[in-house]
Amino acid sequence: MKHKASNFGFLQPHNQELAEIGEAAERMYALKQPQASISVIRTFAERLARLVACQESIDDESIDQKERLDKIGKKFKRTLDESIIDKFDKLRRLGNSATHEWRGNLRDAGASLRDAYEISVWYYKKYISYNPPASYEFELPEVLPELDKEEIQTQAEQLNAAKQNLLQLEKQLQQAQVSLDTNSGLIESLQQELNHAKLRALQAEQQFQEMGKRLIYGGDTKFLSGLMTEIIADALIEQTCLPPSNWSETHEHTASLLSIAEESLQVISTLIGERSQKVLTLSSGENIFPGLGMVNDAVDLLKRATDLHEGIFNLIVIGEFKHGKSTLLNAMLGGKILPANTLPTTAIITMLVRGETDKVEIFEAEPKQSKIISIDEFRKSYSLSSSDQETIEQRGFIDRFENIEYAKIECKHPLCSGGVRLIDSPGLAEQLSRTRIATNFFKQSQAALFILNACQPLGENERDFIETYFKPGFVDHVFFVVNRMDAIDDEDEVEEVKNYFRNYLKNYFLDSDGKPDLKRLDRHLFFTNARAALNARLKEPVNNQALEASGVLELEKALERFLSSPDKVRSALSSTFKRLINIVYDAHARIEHEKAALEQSIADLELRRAESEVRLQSLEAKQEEIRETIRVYSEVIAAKLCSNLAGYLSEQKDLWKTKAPHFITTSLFNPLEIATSFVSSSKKENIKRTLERDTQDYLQNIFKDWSNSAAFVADEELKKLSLRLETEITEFSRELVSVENFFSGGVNEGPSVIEDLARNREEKILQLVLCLAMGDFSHMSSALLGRGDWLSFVQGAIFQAAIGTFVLSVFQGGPLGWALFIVLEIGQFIFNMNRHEDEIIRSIGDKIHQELRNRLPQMQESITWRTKEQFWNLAHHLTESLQGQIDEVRQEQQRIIEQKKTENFSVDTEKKRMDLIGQELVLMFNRICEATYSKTYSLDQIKWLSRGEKLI
Ligand SMILES: Nc1nc2c(ncn2[C@@H]2O[C@H](COP(=O)(O)OP(=O)(O)OP(=O)(O)O)[C@@H](O)[C@H]2O)c(=O)[nH]1
Ligand SMILES: [Mg+2]
Repeated sequence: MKHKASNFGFLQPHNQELAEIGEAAERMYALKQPQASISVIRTFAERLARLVACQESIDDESIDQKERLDKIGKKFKRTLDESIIDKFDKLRRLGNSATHEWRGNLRDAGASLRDAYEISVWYYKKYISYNPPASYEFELPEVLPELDKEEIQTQAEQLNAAKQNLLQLEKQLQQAQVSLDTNSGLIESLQQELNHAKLRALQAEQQFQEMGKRLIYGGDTKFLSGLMTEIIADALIEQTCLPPSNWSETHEHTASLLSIAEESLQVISTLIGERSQKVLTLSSGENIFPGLGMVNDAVDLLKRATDLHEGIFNLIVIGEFKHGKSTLLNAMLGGKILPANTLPTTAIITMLVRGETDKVEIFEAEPKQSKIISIDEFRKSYSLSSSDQETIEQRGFIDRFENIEYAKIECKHPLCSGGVRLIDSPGLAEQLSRTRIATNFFKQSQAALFILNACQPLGENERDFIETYFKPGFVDHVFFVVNRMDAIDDEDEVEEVKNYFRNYLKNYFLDSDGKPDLKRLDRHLFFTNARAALNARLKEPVNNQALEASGVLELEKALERFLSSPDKVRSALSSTFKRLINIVYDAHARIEHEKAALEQSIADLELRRAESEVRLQSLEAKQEEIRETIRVYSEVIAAKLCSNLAGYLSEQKDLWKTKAPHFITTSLFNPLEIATSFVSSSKKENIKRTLERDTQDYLQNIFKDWSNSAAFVADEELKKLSLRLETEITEFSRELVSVENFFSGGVNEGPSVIEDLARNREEKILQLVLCLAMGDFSHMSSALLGRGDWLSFVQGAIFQAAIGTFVLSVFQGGPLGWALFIVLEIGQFIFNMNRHEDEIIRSIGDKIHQELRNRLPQMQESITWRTKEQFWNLAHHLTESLQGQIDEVRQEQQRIIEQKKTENFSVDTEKKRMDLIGQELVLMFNRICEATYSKTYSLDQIKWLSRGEKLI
């Protein structure tokens, strides 16, 4: 379905920001979000008033909209049509009550849109051109009908099918191009079909995105994000999967494979890195000076080589509360190292690493720091206490561990040798932010134990997790463990339970024909009794019979096999491999460029450089646009967060009655207590303190809930922003590659080569930005980040902006000064009117919510500021990376010219050096492939791989 053009489109050429804000307001109207729409129109009117004030040289940043409008009114006196000032004022008033009180219906929103439109026409005629574009006539946006889930599903399926078809056709076309150069007819007809398929896929995608936008407003984000993740996962798998091969399963093989990979990565890093005067002897025996100047890539590869050397390998144990995750790890380690209990226990991510001390290191998030504590202290202070559990039950979350990232415990167990880190995680079904932490760790893990419970069929959370993160046919790194098998005593029932889990999971373990492979499933599905295993190991001597019967031994064997087999290395290597393919491809393109450039005369090169410089400068100017895009979105997002908070708080007022009993200590309202509080200052102090604490708890709870959902509020804008940035980066990369190509005289004729190079560059930029922004785990993440992480990063930024203590900090400084006032008022009630407890609670609620309303503008200001800060950081990282890329091209051109001007410089020698580097690169690349996948590839095949093709 197509959107009607925006009423505010005519502003686009003159003020893109205004046009976009206007369009955003229309969109919210169409999606039946009147308050959000009115609130955005308020921003629109404020912007416009400022523009008018600037035009009239009466602007003053320190004044508010009302004062500004007064000034404008005075300035124009009788000359200004009064209705214009009235309209401005009406939008201000309506906007305020929509933003602060969540008031306003669809009719108000429609009228506001019309007013906003009229004042912008007035502005246009007065300051831009008296002849407005012919096509404008205000038209109220159409309100969109509700969506049908089935329709969305069908649409998603169609999109997937269209994408599959597209991939298939692209592949056929490439094959045809390679093998049938002469048969241009076939290529042409395939090309036509491909174009049609592209169109269909594009249409399907547009429709799907359209639905996605509406769906998000409908509040069903989980469903959509599930679908989106699936699509992204598809794309990723398409890019990274490699043909299966015959692994030899020996430990020596693994060790030699690792050392080959590490050595080859080091050589490749030297070959492509800084140009050096230190001789390198190649496999052929020849000596050269290595270096292509791809410094960043070289550093990246070297870091990956170090990671491989250290063999860092995360094995995470994940699953719902109380399924026995910690007990299973303890059973495997043979001691009660990790806290485990009958109630939810594990509070933070706990990483077990090989080491000699028995100290625990706790890593905190903000400020980033760590502290060492004893294991006893860890058990005592870093697991869920009974009062934490109570809090979770009552309120659904706790925030005691909010600032803790994870704990690291050293242990001597052989399972942790060879760089393996065992990671225990808190139960998945807890609050969103903790699940997010477990999920992030999961994403950075190379293998996982997913713990299920024999006594419970798969729950919704478990299914969601499995369906989102595991892809049928690609779960060789996952071990499913059905624990608590001892709770099922009937033998028939045991079989039933086993079959139930087998049936569900078999679709994830497939053979080469895509059919369920039961043998493979059995190698990855275990039925255990972790508690019995732990007890058996704690006995002296160990009770081997019980251990055997617990099923844990079998699981351990499978894990050991996995961890000492090339599977482990393959898991660790696969992302490096993908990066390597791109680097080898880029290096070859660079060699070709440089060789071609060397052929040119200095005069020609100088000329081309001058022209390149113009293009590079316009790319530099583009960065400003990118920054501006991010700024505009940050404002729309901040406005959305602010108006959502206003709405949320007014909802809370209505919910107070049901929530209050969970928070307010009602025993306080015993008339005797209150009465004595008037004579006893300690009593009074006590009531005041209790009330303050209760109210604080309540506030924490509601703000926590809100911040958990805040990232979703702006989901649509985030998706749009991500898409827009990706497009900008794609265009940027394309132009940069084309400048390089132009400088060297156009060696890379085919558009597909330019596309590939541009895509590699684009990926590099994304990785750089993400790594910079992600901090701590970047050394591991650098190997694991994918395109899908881009969106989650931006979401993370929003989350950061919405959480933290910032909202609560508004209440700091004697957290609730009005509590005393409430105490007094309660006293009045009791003495004068003998009021009922319910009414006291209502009165407290009124006070709290009144106070919240008063402080809302302050909170909104704080949110706006934080959001903008987050996005400023994003803009900064992004433009910094882009500038780095531009500078690199500039320096390279400079270097080639300088080099040619050097005395004794021989073009032939340099070309030979380049060729030798190129050959050695393919050789080194193939050493890794040979060892890992028992295969070697030609340069052409490497190009194919780089495009994400599977080689058949
Ligand atoms: N009967 C039986 N009880 C078990 C088994 N495994 C663990 N338990 C018990 O289940 C309870 C919870 O175990 P934990 O290991 O703390 O569970 P968890 O999954 O780590 O729980 P959280 O950390 O809270 O997410 C403890 O009392 C264990 O003794 C088992 O196989 N059979
Ligand atoms: Mg636990």
